[in-house]
Amino acid sequence: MSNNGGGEADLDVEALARRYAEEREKRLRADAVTQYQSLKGRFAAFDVDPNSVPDFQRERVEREADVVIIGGGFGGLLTAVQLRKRGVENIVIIEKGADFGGTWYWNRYPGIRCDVESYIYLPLLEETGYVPSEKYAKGAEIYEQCRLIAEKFGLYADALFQTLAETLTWDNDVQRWIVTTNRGDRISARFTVAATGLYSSPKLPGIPGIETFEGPSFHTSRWDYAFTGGDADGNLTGLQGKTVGIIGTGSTGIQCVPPVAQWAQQLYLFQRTPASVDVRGNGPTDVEWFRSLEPGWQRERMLNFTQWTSGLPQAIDMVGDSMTDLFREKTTSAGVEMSPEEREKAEILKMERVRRRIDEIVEDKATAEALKPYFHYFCKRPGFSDHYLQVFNRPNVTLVDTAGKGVERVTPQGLVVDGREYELDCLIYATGFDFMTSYTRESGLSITGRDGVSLEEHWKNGAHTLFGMQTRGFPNFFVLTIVQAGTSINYLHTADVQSIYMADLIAHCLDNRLGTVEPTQEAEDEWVDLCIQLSAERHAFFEKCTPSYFNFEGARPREFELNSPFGGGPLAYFEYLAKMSEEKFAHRLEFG
Ligand code: N01
Repeated sequence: MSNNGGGEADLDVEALARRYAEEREKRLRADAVTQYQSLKGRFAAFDVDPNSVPDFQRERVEREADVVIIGGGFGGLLTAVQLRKRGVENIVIIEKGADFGGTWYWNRYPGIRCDVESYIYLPLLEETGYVPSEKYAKGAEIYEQCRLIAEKFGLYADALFQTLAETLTWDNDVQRWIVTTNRGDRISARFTVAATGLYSSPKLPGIPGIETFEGPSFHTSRWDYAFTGGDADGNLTGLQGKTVGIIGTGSTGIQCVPPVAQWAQQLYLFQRTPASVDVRGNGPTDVEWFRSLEPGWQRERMLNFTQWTSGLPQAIDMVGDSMTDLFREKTTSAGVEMSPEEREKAEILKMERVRRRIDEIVEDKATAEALKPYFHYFCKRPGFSDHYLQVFNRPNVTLVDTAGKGVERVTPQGLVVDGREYELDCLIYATGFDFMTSYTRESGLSITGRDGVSLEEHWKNGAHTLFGMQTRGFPNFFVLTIVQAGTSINYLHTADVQSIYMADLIAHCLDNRLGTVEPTQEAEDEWVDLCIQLSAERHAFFEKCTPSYFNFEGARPREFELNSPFGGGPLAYFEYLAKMSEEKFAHRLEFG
């Protein structure tokens, strides 16, 4: 077969599979997900919000609402908008941050952009009329779009910012949720929607000595511009003359490394597993083209992207980027799903192209070798950058590869790898977020359903849901995660479909004066069984993967089957939800 810069001709697939297995072996650790620690207790200082209003005070709120939404990120915002569109006005939104935006409120590190195309990722572009300035938008632009949505749909008036929802308790006598917060609020609501986010609980690695480092140190999602100077566009003048260490080479590390490299005197990047970094190809929006798009274009484009990235090639590839090109050399016809073998081949070739690109860009051969990812393309979230690999040609940047072991120790002055101490003036953790391990821990919510049963107890061996959003015994309660839900690589697509479903169902209850809704036991059991059944293929895949948050760091806890996304994929999942709405919720649900 032809070699088009990553062709099959000179690829020894078996040798590659052995190499992938060796790299996985090197990284497996007995402590798996428990190697990390949350920003609580002795690490609480890491969790301080640099963008909050200091000493913020307000009167405590006691009121009734139709719906309480916890979280003002994409999930919460979209749910509120869809409810408003259906005439539900009495909504309270409780948000930890000082504004809407969720991920895009918290994450403001230099270089931040979304890796999904802005035209399909920024919510409700048709409704707000906003034209993204580039194909891949900066974080600040996405944050502004969230604010614009909240303005347009009048969501600020009933938002409680800098407030943590603490307890959600179902009162069966009055058929209301009683929601309390850390500011003494008490809201009695007919429905609650927990939209606390997917990546909202930052984590630190459990490296010995981590609490001893004496210099400035922070997590990327709480970037300390007071120390570094500048903003997300760079100009990090506070780093001039400083030796900076960054731990982590995931999507965040890839983005913040170039601006730090530009301003620090010396950057040491500590790598445990190299990321796959493909071409970005950003550019300004063609405004004339954008304005010529027909109504309905955004959902059509989102669907086209999800189809392509699900291995369902279409006649046209609307987004046409390094995510959708994976399956572009398809052999199946448009609309026909690719076979597992075809997908496998496409993914192997993609990874080979990613490795060859490193050789083309990185001048130092040893560094180039260390930067090459040896795992299956979808074992980790793929990265994209036209600036990251280039920084390793700078004299002030050193890749400290830890050969899969991670940083050995933190000392008061710096980090130790392979017995050598690297002295640092500043240490930055690009070490990611708690993900799908325990909903209660990640959300910080204490949720009690009918008969005093807590959600933590109810899900102690894994989640039990209908469509990942409702659980029996917790009437009128919805949760937005991707556990047991079909998810697109473009999270906005998933959030859009889920929010429409929830709003349809809540409006259906309110319009028809139905006091409660929850899944029937039968429907929940069926969904859970289907999730387990469809998870077999997913497990077989992830069992061969290098550890990451995707596969519970290579461990296979008992609850793995249950706390995973729906194995049938996003397209089948979206069809289930659309059909439920179409059929006016005639099946699977019990109304009271
Ligand atoms: O976090 P991560 P992230 N010693 O968990 C390393 C979304 N996102 O914030 O790979 C040394 O991916 C760890 O190493 P390893 C996106 O969905 C999107 O980057 O586990 N290193 C890894 O390199 C993404 O997936 C965008 O071996 C240690 C890093 O820390 C998700 O958010 C931008 C270590 C953590 O990477 C999270 O991405 C940003 C140790 N002891 C984020 N422990 C865009 O849309 C951990 N690491 C562009």
